Parts: sequence; C-alpha cells; structure tokens
Amino acid sequence: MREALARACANVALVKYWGKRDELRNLPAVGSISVTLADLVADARVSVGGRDGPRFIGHGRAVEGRAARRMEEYLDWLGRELGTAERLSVEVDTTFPVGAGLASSAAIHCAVAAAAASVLEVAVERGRLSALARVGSGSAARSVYGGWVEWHHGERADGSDSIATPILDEDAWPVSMVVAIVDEGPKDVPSRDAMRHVAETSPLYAAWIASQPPDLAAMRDAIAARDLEAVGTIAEENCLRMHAITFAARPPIVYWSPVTLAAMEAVRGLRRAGCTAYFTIDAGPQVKVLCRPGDAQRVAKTMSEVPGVVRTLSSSLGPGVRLLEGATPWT
Ligand code: 2P0
Repeated sequence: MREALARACANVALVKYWGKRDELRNLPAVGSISVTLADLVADARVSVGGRDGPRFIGHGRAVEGRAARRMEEYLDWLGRELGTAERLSVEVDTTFPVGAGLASSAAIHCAVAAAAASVLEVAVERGRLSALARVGSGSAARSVYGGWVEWHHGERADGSDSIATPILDEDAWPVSMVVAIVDEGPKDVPSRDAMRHVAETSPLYAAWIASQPPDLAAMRDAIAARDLEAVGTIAEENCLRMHAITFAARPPIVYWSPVTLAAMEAVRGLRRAGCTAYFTIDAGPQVKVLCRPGDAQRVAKTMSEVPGVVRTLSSSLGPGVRLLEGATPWT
C-alpha cells in the first residue's frame, strides 16, 4: 500500500460563493474571494492499493452516511481523473469542528486532492489541482493557495478555467480572523442543499448574481490598496446579501441564531470604539471577524464576552496546500 499526507488550511470567503452553474463539477454561478487561515487545518492521508476496511476515516473513526458516500464518490472520481482503477481511501484529521460552517470541506477536499495526486505520482499544475479540489467541494478550489485568493467563475463547460488564482500571499498583507463559535454542532441545512434551494426558490437570486461582479472588482481594488476598512465594508455587505437571499427562499433558510445577531452587534460596537473589525458569516451561526493582527486579542476578548459564544479561535493568514509525506506533485 502506498500513502501520501497533505495539509490544507480552511478558507473564509469575503466575497461569497453561493450558487452553481453546474452541480456535478461544482462550477460556481459567481466568482469569490477568500482568505486562507493558518490555524484551521486539515490533514488528509490518502492510501492506494488497500483492499478492505473503511475508505473514509475521520478523527480515527469510520465516517458513515451521506458524508462517507460523498467522499467515496469523490475518491472514485479522483482515481479515474488521475488515471487509476485502484481503490483509494483517506484518513482525515482537522484542528477544528467539521460541518459547522467553518469551511472544513474546503480544507479536507483540497488536502485529499493533493495527497491523491502525490500518491498516484501524477504531476499537476496548481490550477489543475484547484479544479480537482473544486469537484470535491467548491470552496476547496481556494485552499490551494495561501493568503488572499480569488476563485474564478470561468466560462468553459468543462470547468478548466474555473480555478483559483492567488491575489496576495499570506505574508504580503497580514490580517487576523477571530472566529466566534456559537454552536459547534453540524448545520441544519448543508450548504450544497441550501444553494440549490435558494437558486430554485429565492426571488432575490438573480439580483445576487448581478451584484457579484461589482463586489469582486471593488474587493480586488481594496486588497490592492491594503485598505482594511474597504475590504471589511465590502465583506459585510456581501455576507448580508448572501444571507438575505437565503432568508427570501421558500421555505426560508436562516443560518443565524440570536447569538449570531448579538455577535454582529459586538463587532459594530468594536468599530464604534475605534477598532477596525468587520464580520462575515457562512452557512452556519458562527461569526468571523476580520481585524488587524494587533487588535486580535481585543477582538477575541470582546467576542468571547458575548453571551452564548462558546469559544473563540484566532488565526493569521496561512499558506496553500502542501505535502507532509510524499512527493509534491506540482512545481
Ligand atoms: C463560501 N460557502 O464562499 C461559501 C459562503 C458557504 C457560504 O462555499 O457544494 O462546501 O461543496 O461546492 O464549498 C460552502 O459550500 O459547497 C461555501 P459545495 P461548499 O465559502
């Protein structure tokens, strides 16, 4: 049996991916821009040639149900794509809760794609690796790179141009993200299902698609100017617009809890007190706060004092995917 071990960091979108133009390949209906986080890490050990046993082990235990089926399908697809009929299996460990709106699927699928290419000794360009990761989970396309990253909508039907590209690496403009964890349990509606439901039923979906290119352009400019106030303002507006279209679905999907709203208000309070802090929220109740590294402790303290916040995590920006064991399959 051969093995390779890859490590990828989660990423959090500041201009969100919500909606698909192709569900099979996870081709997005909109482009997105994210930051890769150093301290939210997934390790994936992919082995090939094993004959039996569970194919998806998470934190030392066999994963079952829908998550296991989805991973097995992905491993089979990866194998075909990378030219093998051999059985692939994976062991995953993460430093943070899975399935709770903390971008675990991004980190996991990116690490799986990289480890699979390595163990199968297939040389892949980073762009192709991004496309391979994307098929596992859309947002995984972005975890290929560190720092500030854009994932492009792309035009081609095969998705070969719907890949991530780096904007700035993690050292070029350090910022911090404080995650206020409100609920560590799995989310009620997986984002995959929610995206489809929103696209099919929300009367605001078309407006969301139309409003994304200007947000992407403004975000690129704000990052180029290292303007954290502008980045944060665009991120908050984009996040609220994404949640607005889910509220408007029939039946509505609301990922927030009362604690989420209290945490958002705490961020506004920090701003009123002169601290550069802006929130974003994904498909779950957690509130992620973008701030300067020097303010991270203060932000974490304020967020941890919000009644109902279970704990906080703080992270700087992190690197792209890398191999811990096995040859790096890209140059
Ligand atoms: C994002 N999210 O841009 C958005 C914002 C959640 C809210 O990408 O179906 O796990 O595997 O492509 O990537 C979460 O969705 O969905 C997500 P699939 P994914 O980060």
